[in-house]
Amino acid sequence: MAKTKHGLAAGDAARPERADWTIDQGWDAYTGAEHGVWKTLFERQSKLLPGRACDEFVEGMRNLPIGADEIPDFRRLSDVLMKKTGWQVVAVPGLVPDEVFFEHLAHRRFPAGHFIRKPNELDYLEEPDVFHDVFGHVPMLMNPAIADYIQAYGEGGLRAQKLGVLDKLARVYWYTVEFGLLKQADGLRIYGAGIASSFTETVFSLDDASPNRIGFDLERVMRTNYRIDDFQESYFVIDNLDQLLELAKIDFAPLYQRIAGQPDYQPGTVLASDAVLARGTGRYHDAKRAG
Ligand code: HBI
Ligand code: FE
Repeated sequence: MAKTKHGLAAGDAARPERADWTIDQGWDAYTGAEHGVWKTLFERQSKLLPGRACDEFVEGMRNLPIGADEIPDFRRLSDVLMKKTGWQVVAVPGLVPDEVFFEHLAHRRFPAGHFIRKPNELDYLEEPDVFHDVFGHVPMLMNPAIADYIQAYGEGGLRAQKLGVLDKLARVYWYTVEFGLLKQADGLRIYGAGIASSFTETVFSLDDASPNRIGFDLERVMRTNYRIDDFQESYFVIDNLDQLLELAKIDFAPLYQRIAGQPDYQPGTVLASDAVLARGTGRYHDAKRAG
């Protein structure tokens, strides 16, 4: 089974009962301790995000039954999401095979991990848990542009798999839905779930001098490798979420052809052709490499 972006083979999980790998969330089975971990993460992030999360994220969160005291019930999230953008949240045991993941997205079903991380792993996660998926991703699914874009990504993923270029498309998802930044009149803001759900990367992505911040360019991003084990070395910035909607309308096949056989760019590379908003010092990752 192909390794997914989190470096795990989705097949590591026990064989699923259902072909689409969904399970019941089992909301009543969550323990007080699990709700407590959610509360810690929720309160930490909620203090940090004002002025850092984009307006659409804040607006989405405000209109969803997501609070501090309990892990949200996916049935209640789906009721609200369905009315707003036709999406629903379905529970899965963890990472699912790529084609299962894309099939769900293509039908506006967001697969969310039903488990929550342990108290001693607040800042490092092997697999997307309910905090990453629900706190990080779900508020953006209330935004029509993102809702359409992620469905298009699901449809595109099924096509990309058949073309054998999934790794190229996965980079577009990674540098937008997971780690994207956008420009607001009052400054750069977060819309990527991987950042919005991370206490440390929320600060690093916006405030640290180390990473590059580069204007998003589809072909350039398709050729750019990413980090799964640490903060990103570069963040790509869009002007607004409608820019993603434009991407959803493009036929990627000619692009895949054009970049086929061309070398990948390393995560920290800055190209002469890049629209550089901030050229990073690279100090954080250099220090890590120095060990
Ligand atoms: N499964 N549950 C889950 N969540 C993900 O984000 C996920 C996945 N399977 C595959 C995957 N992501 C990525 O490898 C694809 O986006 C390429
Ligand atoms: Fe994610």
